[in-house]
Amino acid sequence: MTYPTFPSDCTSMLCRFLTPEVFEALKDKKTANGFTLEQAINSGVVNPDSGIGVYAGDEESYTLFAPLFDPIIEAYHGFGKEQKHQSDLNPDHLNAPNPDPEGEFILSTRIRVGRNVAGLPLGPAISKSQRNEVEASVVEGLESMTGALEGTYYPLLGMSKSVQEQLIKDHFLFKEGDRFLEAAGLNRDWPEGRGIYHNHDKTFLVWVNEEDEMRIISMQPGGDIKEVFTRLVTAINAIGEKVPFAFSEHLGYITSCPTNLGTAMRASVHIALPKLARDMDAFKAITEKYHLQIRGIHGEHSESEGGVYDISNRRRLGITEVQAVQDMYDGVSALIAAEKAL
Ligand code: ADP
Ligand code: ILO
Repeated sequence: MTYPTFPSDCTSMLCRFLTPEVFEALKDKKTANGFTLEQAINSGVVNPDSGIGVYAGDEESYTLFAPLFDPIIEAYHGFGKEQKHQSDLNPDHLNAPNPDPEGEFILSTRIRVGRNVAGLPLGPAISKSQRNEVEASVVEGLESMTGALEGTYYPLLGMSKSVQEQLIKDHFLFKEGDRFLEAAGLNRDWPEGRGIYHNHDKTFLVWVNEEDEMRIISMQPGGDIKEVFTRLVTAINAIGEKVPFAFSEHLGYITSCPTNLGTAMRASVHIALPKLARDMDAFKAITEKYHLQIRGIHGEHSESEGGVYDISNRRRLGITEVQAVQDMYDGVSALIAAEKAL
């Protein structure tokens, strides 16, 4: 393998941190699962417009390829090599009364965490049979859920295109054919081993074997962030009793993309800010101040429609889950105040 060429306008973290020296030091290394540097960087090489451009194949990737991953983790999360991650999933510690009780701005709230099974490779390095085992054990755990979390698992294999498309359109299901995941090796053997579990109200959902082996999701219309967080915590605890999660003291919950390490949490609202959207500099000044990320209405790498944005916490590692949700809450409250003032 030779040093990859990047276009001159490439701004991804891969372009920034994969120096020829780092490349030389890492190019022949392989984790115990056989995951290589070439695999770790392929998504960012094939997609030079990536924001980040790297994926881990297993927990060991983060130490074996540390000269590449550490600076990316530091730049994205502001988290140093010596730090330890702290978890706090206690909803009583969250101060988040509904920031939009009249329902003027917030359409819906969603909080998700990524989780992977301890001791197995992550999606980019998992084998077909291991992926199918993950599906079987996660589904077995989910099928024992009771009360408000009780629901049904719908495998992607055999799902009709119209049902799949409707679930995607309604923001419940992951999309198909993502080019970043494709180049990371995350779409191998598609659609086998993938699927979605949801409760009857579609307020608790689990994506199986997408970018992470599990994406545990709580969502509902409106801005009751605390209710969404409380349901999520109940679900995480219930699933964690059945399936052991990959976790390290340094990096928290282990995920395939370094941006998701730590809490692996993205807390978001879909929010209508049509006036503020006319002045993107003012909009971005607020989102930067509160460490927020702006996404389009159909998730990452999509556009806004009709002044509605997906606003979420950007940091996930080195802060607790409560702080991640608090970042989102504080920033969204500031955005609503700015919209009202216009
Ligand atoms: P992830 O959140 O898992 O990183 P995406 O950005 O691709 O991934 O979002 C997944 C789906 O969740 C998309 O359909 C997106 O529109 C939807 N979504 C995200 N936040 C919300 C929200 N607050 N309300 C409703 N749907 C949401
Ligand atoms: N690999 C893509 C996405 C990075 C962050 N988002 C995640 C984890 N889905 C990129 O580098 O732009």
